Amino acid sequence: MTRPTQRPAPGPSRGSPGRVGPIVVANRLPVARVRTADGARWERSPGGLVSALAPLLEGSGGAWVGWAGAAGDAPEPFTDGGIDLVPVALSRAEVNLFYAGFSNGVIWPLYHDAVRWPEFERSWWQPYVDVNRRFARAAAERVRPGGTVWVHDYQLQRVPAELREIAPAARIGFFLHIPFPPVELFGQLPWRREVLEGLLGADLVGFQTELGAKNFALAATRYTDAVQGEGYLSYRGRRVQYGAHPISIDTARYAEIAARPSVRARAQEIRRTIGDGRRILLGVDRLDYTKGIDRRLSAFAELLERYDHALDAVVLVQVAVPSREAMPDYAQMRGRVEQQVGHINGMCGDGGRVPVHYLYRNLPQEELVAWYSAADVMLVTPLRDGMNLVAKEFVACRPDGDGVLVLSEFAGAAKELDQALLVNPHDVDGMATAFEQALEMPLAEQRRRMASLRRVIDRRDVHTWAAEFLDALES
Ligand code: GDG
Repeated sequence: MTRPTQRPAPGPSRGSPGRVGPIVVANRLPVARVRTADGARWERSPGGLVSALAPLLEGSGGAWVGWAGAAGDAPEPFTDGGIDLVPVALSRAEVNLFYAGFSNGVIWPLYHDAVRWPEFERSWWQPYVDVNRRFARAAAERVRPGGTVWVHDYQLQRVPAELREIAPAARIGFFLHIPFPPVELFGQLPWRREVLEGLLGADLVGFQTELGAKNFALAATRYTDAVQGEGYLSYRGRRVQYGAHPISIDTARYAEIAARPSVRARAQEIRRTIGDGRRILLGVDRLDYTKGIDRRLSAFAELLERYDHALDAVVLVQVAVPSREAMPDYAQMRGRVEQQVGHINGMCGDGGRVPVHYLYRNLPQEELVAWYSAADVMLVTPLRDGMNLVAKEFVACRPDGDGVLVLSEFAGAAKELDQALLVNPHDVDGMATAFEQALEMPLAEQRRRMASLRRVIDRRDVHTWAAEFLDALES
């Protein structure tokens, strides 16, 4: 086992010149190809993971291995914004079998407590293994002896073991962004042992919550020859650390965007036009069946029934970001949500005003922050969620300390953001009551709760998260 002779200081300074950066392995590269008037260019994708890892990679000798987003041959490795990018090819069939099939048709629903039935389709497994091996090979070609590789998420659970085979001296970390399910559910997976053995190839396996970490250790000791140690697993003569490393956001960046005069002006405009004397409830989610948008709408409909002049009192704005549109479960969920919106507006709207504003699109980041700033109540009510960054982003955009966060107890974020109004997203009446409570909460209580929530994201941002994970991996 190679260990660095000197421990680096935690914090963003880890990206300092001279330090060899990690090889990051993720399903997608941190750039997307966008068309321009005179052809096409690569554009850096927004998002916390990219902003956390970019400073560690830029000019560091590290690299990011991932799919460029189009089926067929992969572009040659290239450098963008100082980061070495290593594209991995996926054929059209693999996009269907590995990505839509095994990753999003089996693992995604199973790991989210099987809120949709996972389809244990046998022909999807081998493509998952093959693609994982390809990612592992691309990482192995880049990593220096004793260097660090950080593998991300549910699409790549076999990569740690495949990589250890060909680069045994590497320090391998794995972070799962989604929940790891209870062993009773995980045990249904026909390939449970192979998936666990894949993860056990890592030196450190990180989860969003303690519960996820515990579930993993229980499954590993039940279905493989891993043996429980104190805070680690012994596996084939190696020590595999595991634990909770809850992800966070780029807190300062959200605060900075929220403070921009243009964003503040836009938030005021939203209050004046869409709010128009009404309190604004806001939901922002990828349109995914795990996010609980349909039940949230039912709870909102229930709330409307409880108010005498509901249409003059409240408005719900639901931003639904298009996601996995080709998959039947997603198309179905979209249909259901849009039917509900139509139903509520048809029943309760009048000629001019409607109770639900529904936006099916990806908003520019400044616009999203303006919505966070304008809302009175933020509704984050997934049926199950690894963390949920929207909850943390909302808090970062409320420097005045007002506003209420209603948060599902089944989101990983609930463990840290325990001063939110916690709800059971399956309980429509209970949620409607929580919405009422949020709307009626005195300002002093809003401020007290928000101050506590803000301490959480001020203490640990996404840079701290990355530094802590890498410290744990390299120590
Ligand atoms: C997975 C896990 C875990 C949303 N709408 C717009 C927009 N967004 C951005 C948000 C946020 C991100 O998308 C969504 O992140 P979440 O964490 O809420 O959810 P997932 O996409 O399911 O992420 C999750 C996460 O990984 C990280 O580990 O927290 O549990 O499921 O950052 O801001 N961004 C823009 N316009 C939008 O309309 N620009």
